[in-house]
Amino acid sequence: MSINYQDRIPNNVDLGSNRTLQRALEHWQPEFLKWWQDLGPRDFQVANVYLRTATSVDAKGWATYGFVHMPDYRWGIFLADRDPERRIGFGDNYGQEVWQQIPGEFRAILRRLIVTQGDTEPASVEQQRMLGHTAPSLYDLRNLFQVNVEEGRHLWAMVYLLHAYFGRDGREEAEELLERHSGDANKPRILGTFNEPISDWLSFFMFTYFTDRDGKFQLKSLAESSFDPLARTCSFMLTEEAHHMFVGDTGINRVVRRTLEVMKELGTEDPLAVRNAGAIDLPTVQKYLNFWFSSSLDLFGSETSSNAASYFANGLKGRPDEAQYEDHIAAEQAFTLELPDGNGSTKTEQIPMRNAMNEVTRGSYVRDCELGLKRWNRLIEKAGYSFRLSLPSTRFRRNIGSWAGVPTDLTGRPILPEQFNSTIGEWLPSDSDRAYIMSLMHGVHEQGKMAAWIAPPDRGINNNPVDYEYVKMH
Ligand code: BYC
Repeated sequence: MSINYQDRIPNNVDLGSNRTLQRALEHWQPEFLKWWQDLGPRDFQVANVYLRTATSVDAKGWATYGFVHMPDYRWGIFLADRDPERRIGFGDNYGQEVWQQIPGEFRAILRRLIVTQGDTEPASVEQQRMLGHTAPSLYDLRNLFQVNVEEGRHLWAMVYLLHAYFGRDGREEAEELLERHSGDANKPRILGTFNEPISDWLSFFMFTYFTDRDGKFQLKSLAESSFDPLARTCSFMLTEEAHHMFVGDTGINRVVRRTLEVMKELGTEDPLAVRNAGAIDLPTVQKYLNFWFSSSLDLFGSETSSNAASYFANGLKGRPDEAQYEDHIAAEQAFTLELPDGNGSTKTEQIPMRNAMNEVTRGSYVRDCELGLKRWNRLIEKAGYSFRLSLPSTRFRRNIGSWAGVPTDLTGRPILPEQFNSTIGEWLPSDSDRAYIMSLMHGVHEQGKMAAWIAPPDRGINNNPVDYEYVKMH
């Protein structure tokens, strides 16, 4: 069904035919707009921003570009088209018809998954709300706002499901999604990473590279769900998510490129000299990478999870790209884990495959993360330097799962807590690293200008030049 932009809430779900649902969502809409004004991008609500808006949900030409004041963005409800032939693709009910309504026994558990997914979307907008002031260019400022409005739309996607399929419970959950806030001591966001502040653009690029990529893998898992409306909404969200990861990937690429230019100009790799020249030395890039990668790994949950086993058995949440696996039942297989033995060493344990689904997804995620590192390292290699960026071990600095609180070095080797505490400043951004990065953060809001710590992008948005006026301040 095509997108209806005439309604107060744009949609392709024929919202007008369900007056009760339409009224409930129209009641939530002003609360969302108030939240956007209060906790969305700070001080840029009057800016005119070159944004894309969804016009259809198919792969071709779904976006139209134009100047929009963010509070006027047409947030709405868009689901990928229904495939009448679609069957359950995994678990105990493999091959049966997918559900258009939720079986009673799965209401609570599906609500929890949808709320957890929904909670991350406004959380990220809150985390990024101050970044407009320090954007390195109008191009970057526009990308930040594009990401922000789309995270707002992803919240709408989950709120639609809550309102449409969960009755009063769902409506209450939808309200609470606007009441919890990132970093709030009393009402924090549900998942750890979404309470971390994002105060600088290096963190923003790391977040969009590593944390949005968790979004990609979680959405892919939910796009396999037997609950068809959830699968369809996540499929469409994935098309938007791709741009967010592009922002992170190219952002880090541009930081590295600029650093290499400065290293070349100076004829030295010395981090202090690089800093004195106003660029970000590669060891500091590595520390920020260590921080956001390890934090994002926690978002996959524990290595051994009875929750994950039951999601899989019941067909609620699959593996990303489930079709690539041969056995969609996964009831007989085992998975081998290496776990801490409690005595500073490791032990091997075999667990049922279904209980290891979080770890399976985490493994796919890590492989996907490596692709960007290969590209960035190729730049460094081509410039003739031996430094290489690398992903730390998945055991490093974990707060969730078997390795939570177990001190290890970057390679995942268990070490003594004293050793960990005395070395952590070499592995993660120290106060002085953070102060240095913050010292670079000055907004560059003039057309055609770029901050000195980052290279310009290869191309602009939608065939416009890089120095296009992507954001008009009034
Ligand atoms: N922080 O069996 P376990 C995105 C809890 S990002 C705090 O190990 P399970 C985006 C867990 O809830 C994608 N708590 O985990 C990106 C459980 O609590 P209870 C978001 C955590 O359930 C950028 C307990 O620990 N989508 O879209 O198998 C910008 C033990 O649970 C954490 C989703 O997450 C944590 N990191 O898996 C914008 C998809 N990890 O039950 C957006 C929906 C675990 O003991 N969520 N816990 O009270 C899920 O599928 C699952 O909830 C999780 C956890 C994968 C997160």
